[in-house]
Amino acid sequence: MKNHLIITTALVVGLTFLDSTLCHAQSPSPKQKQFERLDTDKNGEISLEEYKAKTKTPDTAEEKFAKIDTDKNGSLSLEEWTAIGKKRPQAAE
Ligand SMILES: [Ca+2]
Ligand SMILES: [Ca+2]
Repeated sequence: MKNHLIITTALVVGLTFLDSTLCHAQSPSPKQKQFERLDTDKNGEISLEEYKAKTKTPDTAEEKFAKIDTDKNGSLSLEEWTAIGKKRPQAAE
């Protein structure tokens, strides 16, 4: 019975440690948070419709979207989205 308690405690401590490690590693960047906000149906990609719905400049949305969509598959992956900031750093929010 005592052994069981030790194992359980070790497991809980282990999981807590693992959880905090994962949280630390994941700490989402502002770009990633922005991506998640834009991806309203949470399918992991931003469609042109999703982009247009949230952009402040709908007039140039399609043009901008096309520039960001580097593989031209009609949707923006997180990779494509975060690449924007790498080319042209934006001011901190
Ligand atoms: Ca989406
Ligand atoms: Ca794409």
